[in-house]
Amino acid sequence: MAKEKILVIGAGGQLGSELTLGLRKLHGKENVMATDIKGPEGVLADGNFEILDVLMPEKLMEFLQKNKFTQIYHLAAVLSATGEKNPWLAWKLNMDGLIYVLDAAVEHGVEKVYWPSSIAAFGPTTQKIKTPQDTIMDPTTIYGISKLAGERWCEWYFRKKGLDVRSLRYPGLIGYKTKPGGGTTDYAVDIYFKALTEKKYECFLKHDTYLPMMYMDDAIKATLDLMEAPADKISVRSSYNVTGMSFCPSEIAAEIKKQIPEFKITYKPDFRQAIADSWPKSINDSVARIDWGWEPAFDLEEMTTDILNNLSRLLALNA
Ligand code: AKB
Repeated sequence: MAKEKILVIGAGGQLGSELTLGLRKLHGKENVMATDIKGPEGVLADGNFEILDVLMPEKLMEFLQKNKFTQIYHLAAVLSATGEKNPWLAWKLNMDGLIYVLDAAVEHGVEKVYWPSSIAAFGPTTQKIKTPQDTIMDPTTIYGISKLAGERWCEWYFRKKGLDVRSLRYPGLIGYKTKPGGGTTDYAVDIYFKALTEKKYECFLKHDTYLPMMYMDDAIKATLDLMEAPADKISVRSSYNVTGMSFCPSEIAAEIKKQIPEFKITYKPDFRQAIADSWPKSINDSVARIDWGWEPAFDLEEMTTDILNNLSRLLALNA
């Protein structure tokens, strides 16, 4: 494998911290530079780290000039729920940040760029069950609008500037190593923490709200597989549908109860219910499967067992 030099922007977040670990394992610690606006915290302290604010384009250009990266993973973003409370901030970070990165990548000859889109790019009139790769996209959140616009920018940079930019439309990502912040699917992470620490959880979505989800191990695998795939296998230059599973809050609660019988869930839907109701319930990811062999490894039962085992050990260690 040719030696890569990789920049991760927004490495301190839920996805960034685990993706940085995966990249360090694949490409060697010395070849991965993690950056964020603060830190390094947790796993990021064990490797190269620099402070970098993607909204300072001159600094970004300087950083790329100095370091000669071959790949950029640009993950800094405001998620759906926070975006509805801070729409201007969400638009600025999600949109300007992406364009600065794409521009800097072209300017400095970066070979590949990764940028995450989301199921939030779909909207209320999108086909909700087995949402296809190509379909109506009418997002109603600022986050979703920024993701749809971002997909179009990525495709534009590929067509007009020849930049090898690749993307996945992530469903809700569920991990236990770092908590998410400000998303609508965050309940599916919080529920495991609360099940172990308090044996109860008050859910901000209704019991029967189905959403597409994916275990973090699968998300890291999907991302690295996409980025390692030969360019001629990538037929989608906006963003690929991918999914791991679909479930609703009462189903994840039932799965947790199998291992923690005293666990209780209650429901108090808030503004995030409307966001969830505007998104697909399940995703058709056949194009990713055909193009570069995507296949998830975890279903709800396997994920729950893995998280409860590992998280209880982690919580005991930190107690
Ligand atoms: C969110 O809930 O905002 C994110 C997403 C689905 O992109 N997890």
